[in-house]
Amino acid sequence: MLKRKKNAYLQHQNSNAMVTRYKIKTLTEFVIERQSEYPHAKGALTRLLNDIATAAKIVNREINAAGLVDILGTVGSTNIQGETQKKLDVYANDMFITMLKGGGECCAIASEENEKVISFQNNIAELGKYVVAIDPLDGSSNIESNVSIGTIFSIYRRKSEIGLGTLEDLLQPGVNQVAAGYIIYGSSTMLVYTTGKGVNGFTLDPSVGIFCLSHPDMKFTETGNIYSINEGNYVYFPEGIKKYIKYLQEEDKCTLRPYTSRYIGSLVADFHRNLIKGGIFLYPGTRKNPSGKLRLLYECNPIAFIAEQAGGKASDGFNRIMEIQPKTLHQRAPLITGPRKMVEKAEEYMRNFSPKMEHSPMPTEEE
Ligand code: P6P
Repeated sequence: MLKRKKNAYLQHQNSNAMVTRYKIKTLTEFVIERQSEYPHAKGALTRLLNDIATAAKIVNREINAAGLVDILGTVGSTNIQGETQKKLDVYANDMFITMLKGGGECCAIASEENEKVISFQNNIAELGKYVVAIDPLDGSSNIESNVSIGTIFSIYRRKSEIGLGTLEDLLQPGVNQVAAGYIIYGSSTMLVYTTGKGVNGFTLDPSVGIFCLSHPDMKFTETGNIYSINEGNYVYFPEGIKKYIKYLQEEDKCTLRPYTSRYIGSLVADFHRNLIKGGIFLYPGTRKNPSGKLRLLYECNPIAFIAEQAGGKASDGFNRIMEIQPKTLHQRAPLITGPRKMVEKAEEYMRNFSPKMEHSPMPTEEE
Protein backbone atom coordinates (compact mmCIF):
# COMPACT_ATOMS: atom_id res chain seq x y z
CA MET A 1 0.00 0.00 0.00
CA LEU A 2 2.73 2.43 1.04
CA LYS A 3 4.76 1.57 -2.10
CA ARG A 4 1.71 2.22 -4.34
CA LYS A 5 1.17 5.61 -2.65
CA LYS A 6 4.85 6.53 -3.09
CA ASN A 7 4.78 5.60 -6.80
CA ALA A 8 1.60 7.63 -7.30
CA TYR A 9 3.26 10.64 -5.63
CA LEU A 10 6.39 10.35 -7.78
CA GLN A 11 4.29 10.10 -10.96
CA HIS A 12 2.40 13.26 -9.91
CA GLN A 13 5.70 15.07 -9.25
CA ASN A 14 7.14 14.01 -12.62
CA SER A 15 4.08 15.21 -14.50
CA ASN A 16 4.32 18.58 -12.70
CA ALA A 17 8.02 18.77 -13.50
CA MET A 18 7.18 18.19 -17.16
CA VAL A 19 4.70 21.08 -17.10
CA THR A 20 7.07 23.33 -15.15
CA ARG A 21 9.99 22.59 -17.44
CA TYR A 22 7.99 23.61 -20.49
CA LYS A 23 6.13 26.58 -18.90
CA ILE A 24 7.94 29.36 -20.76
CA LYS A 25 7.49 33.10 -20.33
CA THR A 26 7.83 35.07 -23.54
CA LEU A 27 9.46 38.51 -23.81
CA THR A 28 6.10 40.01 -24.75
CA GLU A 29 4.40 38.51 -21.68
CA PHE A 30 7.30 39.62 -19.47
CA VAL A 31 7.39 43.22 -20.74
CA ILE A 32 3.61 43.59 -20.39
CA GLU A 33 3.72 42.03 -16.91
CA ARG A 34 6.47 44.43 -15.85
CA GLN A 35 4.61 47.40 -17.39
CA SER A 36 2.14 47.16 -14.51
CA GLU A 37 5.04 48.12 -12.17
CA TYR A 38 5.07 51.57 -13.80
CA PRO A 39 1.76 53.22 -12.82
CA HIS A 40 1.96 55.87 -15.53
CA ALA A 41 2.99 53.44 -18.25
CA LYS A 42 0.61 53.53 -21.17
CA GLY A 43 2.32 50.79 -23.16
CA ALA A 44 4.58 53.00 -25.32
CA LEU A 45 7.83 51.62 -23.89
CA THR A 46 6.40 48.11 -24.14
CA ARG A 47 5.67 48.66 -27.83
CA LEU A 48 9.11 50.22 -28.38
CA LEU A 49 10.88 47.23 -26.81
CA ASN A 50 8.81 44.89 -28.94
CA ASP A 51 9.71 46.89 -32.07
CA ILE A 52 13.39 46.38 -31.21
CA ALA A 53 12.85 42.65 -30.57
CA THR A 54 11.09 42.24 -33.92
CA ALA A 55 13.90 44.00 -35.79
CA ALA A 56 16.41 41.81 -33.94
CA LYS A 57 14.66 38.63 -35.10
CA ILE A 58 14.83 39.78 -38.72
CA VAL A 59 18.49 40.80 -38.42
CA ASN A 60 19.21 37.46 -36.74
CA ARG A 61 17.72 35.61 -39.71
CA GLU A 62 19.97 37.53 -42.14
CA ILE A 63 23.08 37.00 -39.99
CA ASN A 64 22.43 33.26 -39.90
CA ALA A 65 21.95 33.23 -43.67
CA ALA A 66 24.96 35.49 -44.31
CA GLY A 67 27.33 32.56 -44.74
CA LEU A 68 25.12 31.21 -47.50
CA VAL A 69 24.47 34.26 -49.61
CA ASP A 70 26.76 36.94 -50.87
CA ILE A 71 26.16 39.50 -48.15
CA LEU A 72 29.42 38.86 -46.29
CA GLY A 73 31.27 41.18 -48.59
CA THR A 74 31.55 44.88 -48.02
CA VAL A 75 29.08 47.26 -49.57
CA GLY A 76 31.91 49.65 -50.36
CA SER A 77 30.62 52.65 -48.47
CA THR A 78 32.09 53.74 -45.16
CA ASN A 79 30.22 54.81 -42.01
CA ILE A 80 30.71 57.83 -39.72
CA GLN A 81 33.58 55.95 -38.08
CA GLY A 82 35.34 55.72 -41.43
CA GLU A 83 34.98 51.92 -41.21
CA THR A 84 34.16 49.97 -44.37
CA GLN A 85 30.50 49.05 -44.06
CA LYS A 86 29.65 45.38 -44.36
CA LYS A 87 26.38 44.66 -46.12
CA LEU A 88 25.00 43.26 -42.83
CA ASP A 89 25.92 46.53 -41.09
CA VAL A 90 23.85 48.46 -43.58
CA TYR A 91 21.02 45.91 -43.51
CA ALA A 92 20.84 45.93 -39.71
CA ASN A 93 20.93 49.72 -39.54
CA ASP A 94 18.17 50.05 -42.11
CA MET A 95 16.05 47.40 -40.35
CA PHE A 96 16.22 48.97 -36.89
CA ILE A 97 15.55 52.45 -38.28
CA THR A 98 12.58 51.18 -40.30
CA MET A 99 11.07 49.32 -37.34
CA LEU A 100 11.59 52.22 -34.92
CA LYS A 101 10.20 54.78 -37.38
CA GLY A 102 7.24 52.56 -38.26
CA GLY A 103 6.48 51.78 -34.60
CA GLY A 104 5.82 55.47 -33.95
CA GLU A 105 7.10 55.44 -30.34
CA CYS A 106 10.50 56.95 -31.23
CA CYS A 107 11.11 60.50 -32.51
CA ALA A 108 14.88 60.34 -33.07
CA ILE A 109 17.74 57.86 -33.39
CA ALA A 110 21.50 58.16 -32.93
CA SER A 111 23.11 55.30 -34.83
CA GLU A 112 26.76 54.34 -35.09
CA GLU A 113 26.20 54.12 -38.83
CA ASN A 114 24.84 57.66 -39.29
CA GLU A 115 26.74 60.90 -38.79
CA LYS A 116 23.72 62.94 -37.74
CA VAL A 117 20.57 62.35 -35.69
CA ILE A 118 17.76 60.68 -37.64
CA SER A 119 14.54 62.48 -36.67
CA PHE A 120 10.91 61.51 -37.22
CA GLN A 121 7.79 63.64 -37.18
CA ASN A 122 4.87 61.99 -35.37
CA ASN A 123 1.57 63.66 -36.17
CA ILE A 124 -0.18 61.97 -33.24
CA ALA A 125 0.62 63.89 -30.05
CA GLU A 126 0.95 60.95 -27.69
CA LEU A 127 3.42 59.17 -30.00
CA GLY A 128 7.16 59.69 -30.32
CA LYS A 129 7.92 60.13 -26.61
CA TYR A 130 11.27 58.28 -26.78
CA VAL A 131 14.64 58.50 -28.48
CA VAL A 132 17.01 55.60 -29.15
CA ALA A 133 20.80 55.41 -29.37
CA ILE A 134 21.86 52.25 -31.15
CA ASP A 135 24.85 50.34 -32.44
CA PRO A 136 22.94 48.17 -34.91
CA LEU A 137 25.69 45.62 -35.47
CA ASP A 138 28.60 45.98 -33.06
CA GLY A 139 31.69 43.91 -33.69
CA SER A 140 30.79 43.52 -37.37
CA SER A 141 34.49 43.21 -38.27
CA ASN A 142 34.09 39.70 -36.83
CA ILE A 143 31.31 38.69 -39.24
CA GLU A 144 33.56 36.79 -41.67
CA SER A 145 35.15 34.80 -38.83
CA ASN A 146 31.72 33.80 -37.53
CA VAL A 147 32.39 35.33 -34.10
CA SER A 148 29.37 36.43 -32.07
CA ILE A 149 28.31 40.01 -32.79
CA GLY A 150 25.63 42.18 -31.27
CA THR A 151 23.16 45.04 -31.28
CA ILE A 152 23.37 47.52 -28.39
CA PHE A 153 20.57 49.99 -27.61
CA SER A 154 19.74 52.74 -25.16
CA ILE A 155 16.30 54.37 -24.69
CA TYR A 156 15.59 57.84 -23.24
CA ARG A 157 12.47 59.95 -22.89
CA ARG A 158 12.63 62.91 -25.26
CA LYS A 159 13.33 66.29 -23.62
CA SER A 160 11.76 68.38 -26.37
CA GLU A 161 7.98 68.71 -26.21
CA ILE A 162 6.74 68.02 -29.74
CA GLY A 163 7.83 67.73 -33.36
CA LEU A 164 11.03 66.25 -34.70
CA GLY A 165 13.41 64.73 -32.16
CA THR A 166 16.53 66.83 -31.62
CA LEU A 167 20.26 66.39 -30.95
CA GLU A 168 19.66 67.57 -27.36
CA ASP A 169 17.14 64.74 -26.94
CA LEU A 170 20.02 62.32 -27.59
CA LEU A 171 22.79 64.12 -25.66
CA GLN A 172 21.55 62.95 -22.26
CA PRO A 173 23.70 61.36 -19.52
CA GLY A 174 23.30 57.61 -19.06
CA VAL A 175 21.50 58.07 -15.73
CA ASN A 176 18.50 59.27 -17.77
CA GLN A 177 18.13 55.95 -19.61
CA VAL A 178 14.67 54.41 -19.20
CA ALA A 179 15.83 51.13 -20.76
CA ALA A 180 18.94 49.61 -22.31
CA GLY A 181 19.99 46.26 -23.64
CA TYR A 182 21.77 44.18 -26.20
CA ILE A 183 21.09 41.32 -28.55
CA ILE A 184 23.91 38.80 -28.95
CA TYR A 185 23.87 36.82 -32.20
CA GLY A 186 25.86 33.80 -31.10
CA SER A 187 25.47 30.04 -30.76
CA SER A 188 22.01 31.10 -29.66
CA THR A 189 20.49 34.54 -30.03
CA MET A 190 19.71 36.33 -26.79
CA LEU A 191 18.13 39.64 -25.87
CA VAL A 192 19.30 41.01 -22.49
CA TYR A 193 17.74 44.21 -21.18
CA THR A 194 16.92 46.34 -18.16
CA THR A 195 14.39 49.05 -17.40
CA GLY A 196 16.06 49.84 -14.09
CA LYS A 197 14.59 46.94 -12.12
CA GLY A 198 17.18 44.23 -12.71
CA VAL A 199 18.50 42.48 -15.80
CA ASN A 200 16.71 39.66 -17.62
CA GLY A 201 17.86 37.51 -20.54
CA PHE A 202 15.66 35.98 -23.24
CA THR A 203 16.77 33.27 -25.66
CA LEU A 204 15.26 33.17 -29.14
CA ASP A 205 13.49 29.95 -30.07
CA PRO A 206 14.07 30.18 -33.83
CA SER A 207 11.52 27.45 -34.56
CA VAL A 208 8.68 29.75 -33.46
CA GLY A 209 10.47 33.16 -33.51
CA ILE A 210 9.81 33.83 -29.81
CA PHE A 211 12.23 35.25 -27.20
CA CYS A 212 11.77 33.10 -24.07
CA LEU A 213 12.87 34.07 -20.55
CA SER A 214 15.97 31.94 -19.98
CA HIS A 215 18.10 34.05 -17.62
CA PRO A 216 15.91 35.77 -15.00
CA ASP A 217 17.47 38.41 -12.72
CA MET A 218 21.04 38.23 -14.08
CA LYS A 219 23.72 39.29 -11.59
CA PHE A 220 27.49 39.56 -11.67
CA THR A 221 29.29 37.27 -9.26
CA GLU A 222 30.79 39.29 -6.39
CA THR A 223 34.16 38.92 -8.06
CA GLY A 224 35.45 36.91 -10.97
CA ASN A 225 38.65 35.55 -12.46
CA ILE A 226 38.39 36.64 -16.11
CA TYR A 227 39.86 39.82 -17.54
CA SER A 228 39.16 41.08 -21.05
CA ILE A 229 41.40 43.69 -22.67
CA ASN A 230 43.26 44.00 -25.98
CA GLU A 231 46.79 43.51 -24.66
CA GLY A 232 48.10 44.33 -28.13
CA ASN A 233 47.71 47.95 -27.02
CA TYR A 234 49.87 47.36 -23.91
CA VAL A 235 52.61 49.82 -24.88
CA TYR A 236 50.00 52.60 -25.20
CA PHE A 237 48.22 51.83 -21.90
CA PRO A 238 48.49 54.27 -18.97
CA GLU A 239 50.75 53.11 -16.12
CA GLY A 240 47.72 52.35 -13.97
CA ILE A 241 46.36 49.81 -16.48
CA LYS A 242 49.81 48.27 -17.06
CA LYS A 243 50.26 47.73 -13.30
CA TYR A 244 46.66 46.48 -12.93
CA ILE A 245 47.24 43.84 -15.63
CA LYS A 246 50.45 42.72 -13.87
CA TYR A 247 48.46 42.52 -10.59
CA LEU A 248 45.93 40.22 -12.31
CA GLN A 249 48.77 38.01 -13.58
CA GLU A 250 50.47 37.53 -10.17
CA GLU A 251 50.02 34.19 -8.38
CA ASP A 252 47.87 34.53 -5.27
CA LYS A 253 45.55 31.66 -4.34
CA CYS A 254 43.49 33.77 -1.90
CA THR A 255 42.29 36.03 -4.73
CA LEU A 256 42.16 33.28 -7.40
CA ARG A 257 45.05 34.98 -9.28
CA PRO A 258 46.42 34.71 -11.92
CA TYR A 259 43.14 35.45 -13.68
CA THR A 260 42.24 34.03 -17.07
CA SER A 261 42.54 36.30 -20.12
CA ARG A 262 39.58 36.12 -22.50
CA TYR A 263 39.13 38.67 -25.33
CA ILE A 264 37.05 38.25 -28.48
CA GLY A 265 37.09 41.83 -29.75
CA SER A 266 33.28 41.98 -29.85
CA LEU A 267 31.98 44.08 -26.95
CA VAL A 268 28.63 42.33 -26.58
CA ALA A 269 30.23 38.86 -26.66
CA ASP A 270 33.01 39.81 -24.21
CA PHE A 271 30.61 41.57 -21.84
CA HIS A 272 27.97 38.82 -21.97
CA ARG A 273 30.52 36.10 -21.19
CA ASN A 274 31.85 38.12 -18.26
CA LEU A 275 28.30 38.75 -16.97
CA ILE A 276 27.61 35.02 -17.02
CA LYS A 277 31.00 33.76 -15.78
CA GLY A 278 32.32 36.70 -13.73
CA GLY A 279 34.94 38.96 -15.22
CA ILE A 280 36.07 42.50 -15.96
CA PHE A 281 36.14 44.20 -19.38
CA LEU A 282 38.50 47.08 -20.04
CA TYR A 283 38.84 49.34 -23.05
CA PRO A 284 40.91 52.14 -21.45
CA GLY A 285 42.07 55.45 -22.77
CA THR A 286 45.60 55.25 -24.17
CA ARG A 287 48.46 57.55 -25.09
CA LYS A 288 47.20 57.40 -28.68
CA ASN A 289 43.48 57.71 -27.89
CA PRO A 290 42.95 59.27 -24.42
CA SER A 291 39.17 58.76 -24.77
CA GLY A 292 39.53 55.11 -25.72
CA LYS A 293 37.65 53.56 -28.65
CA LEU A 294 34.11 52.77 -27.49
CA ARG A 295 31.28 55.21 -28.08
CA LEU A 296 29.58 56.71 -25.03
CA LEU A 297 25.98 56.93 -26.30
CA TYR A 298 25.43 53.50 -27.85
CA GLU A 299 28.16 51.29 -26.39
CA CYS A 300 29.31 52.52 -22.97
CA ASN A 301 26.03 53.85 -21.51
CA PRO A 302 23.76 50.87 -22.33
CA ILE A 303 26.43 48.38 -21.17
CA ALA A 304 26.93 50.49 -18.03
CA PHE A 305 23.18 50.47 -17.25
CA ILE A 306 23.09 46.67 -17.59
CA ALA A 307 26.28 46.30 -15.51
CA GLU A 308 24.96 48.46 -12.64
CA GLN A 309 21.56 46.73 -12.68
CA ALA A 310 23.40 43.40 -12.48
CA GLY A 311 25.15 44.58 -9.30
CA GLY A 312 28.35 45.59 -11.06
CA LYS A 313 30.00 48.90 -11.93
CA ALA A 314 31.02 50.84 -15.04
CA SER A 315 33.54 53.67 -15.02
CA ASP A 316 36.02 55.46 -17.24
CA GLY A 317 38.70 54.61 -14.69
CA PHE A 318 37.75 57.51 -12.42
CA ASN A 319 34.10 58.51 -12.95
CA ARG A 320 30.78 56.67 -13.26
CA ILE A 321 30.13 56.23 -16.99
CA MET A 322 26.42 57.06 -16.62
CA GLU A 323 27.18 60.49 -15.12
CA ILE A 324 29.23 61.68 -18.10
CA GLN A 325 27.40 64.52 -19.88
CA PRO A 326 27.71 63.81 -23.63
CA LYS A 327 28.95 66.74 -25.72
CA THR A 328 28.90 65.11 -29.17
CA LEU A 329 26.89 62.26 -30.71
CA HIS A 330 29.79 59.87 -31.39
CA GLN A 331 32.14 60.80 -28.58
CA ARG A 332 34.25 58.03 -27.12
CA ALA A 333 34.83 57.11 -23.49
CA PRO A 334 37.20 54.71 -21.73
CA LEU A 335 35.22 51.76 -20.31
CA ILE A 336 36.03 49.53 -17.35
CA THR A 337 33.06 47.37 -16.33
CA GLY A 338 32.30 44.18 -14.44
CA PRO A 339 31.86 43.05 -10.83
CA ARG A 340 32.04 46.03 -8.49
CA LYS A 341 35.14 44.83 -6.55
CA MET A 342 37.10 44.16 -9.75
CA VAL A 343 36.28 47.60 -11.20
CA GLU A 344 37.16 49.30 -7.89
CA LYS A 345 40.56 47.56 -7.88
CA ALA A 346 41.23 48.84 -11.42
CA GLU A 347 40.15 52.37 -10.37
CA GLU A 348 42.54 52.14 -7.40
CA TYR A 349 45.44 51.46 -9.79
CA MET A 350 44.35 54.34 -12.05
CA ARG A 351 44.18 56.76 -9.11
CA ASN A 352 47.56 55.64 -7.79
CA PHE A 353 49.53 55.40 -11.04
CA SER A 354 47.73 57.48 -13.69
CA PRO A 355 45.98 60.31 -11.83
CA LYS A 356 46.50 62.77 -14.69
CA MET A 357 44.29 60.63 -16.99
CA GLU A 358 41.23 61.73 -15.00
CA HIS A 359 40.99 64.99 -16.87
CA SER A 360 41.88 63.75 -20.37
CA PRO A 361 40.97 66.15 -23.19
CA MET A 362 37.27 66.44 -24.03
CA PRO A 363 36.43 64.32 -27.11
CA THR A 364 35.68 65.99 -30.42
CA GLU A 365 33.18 64.84 -33.08
CA GLU A 366 36.00 63.77 -35.41
CA GLU A 367 37.39 61.28 -32.93
P1 P6P B 1 39.87 46.30 -30.74
C1 P6P B 1 34.15 46.31 -32.33
O1 P6P B 1 34.72 47.01 -33.44
C2 P6P B 1 34.31 47.20 -31.11
O2 P6P B 1 33.67 48.42 -31.31
C3 P6P B 1 33.77 46.49 -29.88
O3 P6P B 1 32.75 45.61 -30.17
C4 P6P B 1 34.99 45.78 -29.33
O4 P6P B 1 34.95 45.63 -27.93
C5 P6P B 1 36.13 46.69 -29.75
O5 P6P B 1 35.70 47.43 -30.89
C6 P6P B 1 37.37 45.89 -30.12
O6 P6P B 1 38.38 46.82 -30.45
O7 P6P B 1 40.69 47.57 -30.86
O8 P6P B 1 40.30 45.47 -29.55
O9 P6P B 1 39.80 45.49 -32.00
